[in-house]
Amino acid sequence: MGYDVIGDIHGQADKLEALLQKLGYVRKSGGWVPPYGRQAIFLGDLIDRGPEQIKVVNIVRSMIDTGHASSVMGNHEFNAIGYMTERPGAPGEFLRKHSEKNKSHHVEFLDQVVEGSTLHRELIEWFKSLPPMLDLGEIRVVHAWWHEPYVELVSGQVPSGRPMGEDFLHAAYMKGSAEWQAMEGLTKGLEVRLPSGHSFVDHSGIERHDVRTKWWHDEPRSYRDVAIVGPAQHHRLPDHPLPADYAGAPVDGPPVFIGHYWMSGKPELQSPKVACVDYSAAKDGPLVAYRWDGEQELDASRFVEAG
Ligand SMILES: [Mn+2]
Repeated sequence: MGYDVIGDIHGQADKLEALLQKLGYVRKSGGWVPPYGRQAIFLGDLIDRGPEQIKVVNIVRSMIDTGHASSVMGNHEFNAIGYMTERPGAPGEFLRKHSEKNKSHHVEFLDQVVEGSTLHRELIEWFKSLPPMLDLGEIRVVHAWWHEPYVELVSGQVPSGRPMGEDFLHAAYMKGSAEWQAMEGLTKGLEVRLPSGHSFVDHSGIERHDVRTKWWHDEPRSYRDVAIVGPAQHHRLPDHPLPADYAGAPVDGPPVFIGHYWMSGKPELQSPKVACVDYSAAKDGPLVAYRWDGEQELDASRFVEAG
């Protein structure tokens, strides 16, 4: 089986259809059909921000229903579930608070689906059916970070083929719990706190002390080696050694595909075993796929982009 691994779509249905077409998929009455022997794998973050989020969900969902695709859960689907799930014993309160900030990140979805509608409730149930990670044997797929202890914990509590249950969800929304850590890690990646006195300014101008890292880095020695910041902020990163408990490590098993990181420029591999396919389709970037055909060492010439 060949896999076409497709990055974060964020409601950009035109980019999705253009990419499927470029990959040789054909639109039939039941949905998009891949070329013989291929399957589409979506990395999650189907929703939020973009203009046609319901259409994107419908395209992906019909492909899954007809056996032509699978998708993992992104942090945006996980947030959407928490936003609609009441806190146990506290009616009217939700696992994810309805704060101005949380609402502003989700407002386009709430408008398009019509907040509280039957469709809204139905899509939330469907989001729960998306697995937080997929181990396909020859490749592995996760929204942000393939970290074995988290994969094990979540596979134990969300058996494959079953929707995410209420007990797990409640635990995963308890800040600091093992379930919370695992879902944070799998869907948002590995962040570290910079040594005291150090900070950087993120893309929206906010000063931050925690930084996303290149968890896949093959020689993670200093903060400067692994921190993901804009080029103009790179000089602010200290050359100090990373803490002893830094959990990032290079992949040496099957290749891992990720989304989430808002890459820009020409698609390139993170390592011979790690490929990120999120090139900011939500903003003005293209939607990117990696066309995988069995190789255990990835090849940058296999990226395909549209839009
Ligand atoms: Mn994401």
